[in-house]
Amino acid sequence: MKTALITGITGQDGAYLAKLLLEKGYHVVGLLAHRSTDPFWRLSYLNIHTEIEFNDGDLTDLSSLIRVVKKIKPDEVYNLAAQSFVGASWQQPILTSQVTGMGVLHILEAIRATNPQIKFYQASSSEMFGLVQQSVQSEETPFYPRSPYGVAKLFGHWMTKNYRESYSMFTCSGILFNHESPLRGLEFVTRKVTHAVARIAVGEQKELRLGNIDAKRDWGYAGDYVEAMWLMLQQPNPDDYVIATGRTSTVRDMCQIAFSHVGLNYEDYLVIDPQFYRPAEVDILLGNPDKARKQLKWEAKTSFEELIQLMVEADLKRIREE
Ligand code: NDP
Ligand code: GDR
Repeated sequence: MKTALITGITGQDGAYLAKLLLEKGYHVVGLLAHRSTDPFWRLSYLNIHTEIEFNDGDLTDLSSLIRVVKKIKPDEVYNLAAQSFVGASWQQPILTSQVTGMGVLHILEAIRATNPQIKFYQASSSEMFGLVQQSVQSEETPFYPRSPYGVAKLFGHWMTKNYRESYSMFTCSGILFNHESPLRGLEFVTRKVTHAVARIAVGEQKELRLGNIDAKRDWGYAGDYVEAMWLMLQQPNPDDYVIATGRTSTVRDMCQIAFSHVGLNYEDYLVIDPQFYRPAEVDILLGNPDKARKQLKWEAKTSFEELIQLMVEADLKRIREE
C-alpha cells in the first residue's frame, strides 16, 4: 500500500485528492495546520474524514515538516497548502510569501533531508502568467505575476524545478487554471455567486456585490483536476504541465449561467462595488492543455455550464437543509 502525504488536505483540492487516493488504495495522511474553526467540513461532505490519518504541522515550520515526513515515510507528497486567495495577498503579502512561497522550499528541504526518492507535486498556478504575454498560455509561456500571491507561487514553481535539476528529485508542478466545486471557499468568485444565487432564490438575500465582471478565466471542475495531479506522479519522468479546459469565460457569463439556472436575470441583482476591484488585475487566462492531453491522457470532463449549475444546486440543497 502506498502512502501519500497531502498538505492543505482541509482545502477544496485536498478533499477531492484525498478521496481519489483513498479510492486507489492509498494510505492517506493529511498535514493539519489547525487554522480554521471547522477544518473538516469538506472531508465530512465527501464522507472520508475517518479514513484519513492526520498529523499536526505547518508549512512555515520546517521542523514540523521534517518530523511528519520522517514519521510517516510517504511515497508521494502533494503540496496543496497555501494562502490561496489572491485578493488577500495584498493585505497579507508577507504571510502569503512565507506560506505560499517559502513553504514550498520548506517541504522540499524536509523531503531532501529525509528521503530524496519521495515523489513531489507542487500546486503551481495560472496566476503566475498574470499580465499575459501570449493569448493562450502553455508550459512555454513567460511568466509575469500580478499579485503577491502570483509572485510567491512563482518562487515555489522555480524551486520545484530547481530541486529536480539540482538533486535529480522527482518533483513536478501542475500549472493549474481556476478550478471550482461545491467545496470552493466562499471568498472565490464562483462560489460567492452560486451561494448568493441560492440565497436570492429562497428570499434570504436581495443583491450581489462584485468587482470586475469583465475578467476572463479558464474555469474547470476540481474533481477532474486532482486526477491530473496523481497522473503527474505516475509518469516515468518528472515534468511540469498546464491543466486547463482550453475555454475562457467572463465573470459576467458565469453570473448569467448561475442566475438563469433558477429562472432569474443577473442584471436585476448585480451591484458593481469598487471594494472588490484589485490593485492589479489579471484580465484574461486561457490555458492550452495539449501536453497533459498527450502525455497524461488527461482532459477536463465537466463543462463550464455543468460546473456552475452543479454548484448552484449544491448551494440550494445546503440552504434548504439549514
Ligand atoms: P484552499 O484555500 O481551499 O486550501 C488551502 C489549504 O492550505 C487549506 O487546507 C489550509 O488550511 C492550508 N493552509 C493554509 N496555510 C497553511 C499553513 N501555513 N500550513 C499548512 N497548511 C496551510 O485552496 P485550493 O484547495 O483551492 O487550492 C489548493 C492549492 O492549489 C493551493 O496551493 C492553491 O494556491 C493552488 N491552486 C488552486 C487553484 C484553484 O483554482 N483552486 C488553481 C491553481 C493553484 P485551513 O483549512 O486550516 O485554512
Ligand atoms: P483568482 O480567483 O483570483 O483567479 O484565483 P477569484 O475567484 O478570486 O477571482 C476570479 C476573478 O473574478 C474577479 N472578481 C471577483 N473575485 C472575487 N473573489 N470576489 C469578487 O467579488 C469579484 N468580482 C470580480 C477577480 O477580480 C478575478 O479577476 C483563483 C485561486 O484559486 C488561486 O489560488 C488560483 O491560483 C487561481 O485561481 C488560478
